[in-house]
Amino acid sequence: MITLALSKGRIFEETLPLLAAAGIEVLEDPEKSRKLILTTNQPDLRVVLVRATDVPTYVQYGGADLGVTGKDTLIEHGAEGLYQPLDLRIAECRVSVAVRADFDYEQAVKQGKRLKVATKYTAIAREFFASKGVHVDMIKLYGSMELAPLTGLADAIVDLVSTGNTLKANHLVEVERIMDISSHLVVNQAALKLKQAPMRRLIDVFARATQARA
Ligand code: PRT
Ligand code: MG
Repeated sequence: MITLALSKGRIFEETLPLLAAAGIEVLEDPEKSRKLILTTNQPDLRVVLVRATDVPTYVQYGGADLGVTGKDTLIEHGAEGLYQPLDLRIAECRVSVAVRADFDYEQAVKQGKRLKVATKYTAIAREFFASKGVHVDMIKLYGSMELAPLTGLADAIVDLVSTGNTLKANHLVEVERIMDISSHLVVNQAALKLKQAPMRRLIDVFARATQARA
């Protein structure tokens, strides 16, 4: 049995077509059932649904043989011991710095001001501002980052942006793009050795589907 870890939402939805291209179908809809273990039309493949940030952990410790996870999650939470054979180029977005439209970010940076930065991505943000030589007070948040500049909690946020609609709706502007993000296949190395043939087959399914979309 091969276990594939996915997270509900965009990663699940964007992974389905890659599997479907090889005739692999997940037989249950996570939006309609509360099940966390989903069967597929392949007797030796099942899908487990975990929190997006837990995918690397599941794969690392063998709770799943492989998984799909954002590069943001891999960078922020570390990817120790994980084999990352493929950039699937799904769930694409970017990590950016955003501020209130009336906050002069350029000026603040030029004047060497200390910036209050709220984010879930403290490692990425810390590294980015250090490389610019900007001193920051980092405020760790777990969600609704957009609220921080609006309430005076922070001067800036570091968050994922795709369409930009969320920023716009909250009167925030993107002032720097830190990095581009997409989701990657991550593989447990022991599973790859122990279940070589079926694991290679599944990795190949992802490789072909990704190439076909290029
Ligand atoms: O939501 P939950 O707290 O359960 O976990 P999660 O946010 O980590 O999971 P999920 O499913 O929301 O995101 C999983 C992965 O999808 C992320 O790790 C990214 O690699 C990728 N991804 C791609 C995104 C987005 N695009 C994205 N737009 N993840 C989140 N967003 C959010 C963003 O944080 C912001 O709130 O969408 C909002 C901005 O979107 P736009 O289109 O308005 O710019
Ligand atoms: Mg989310």
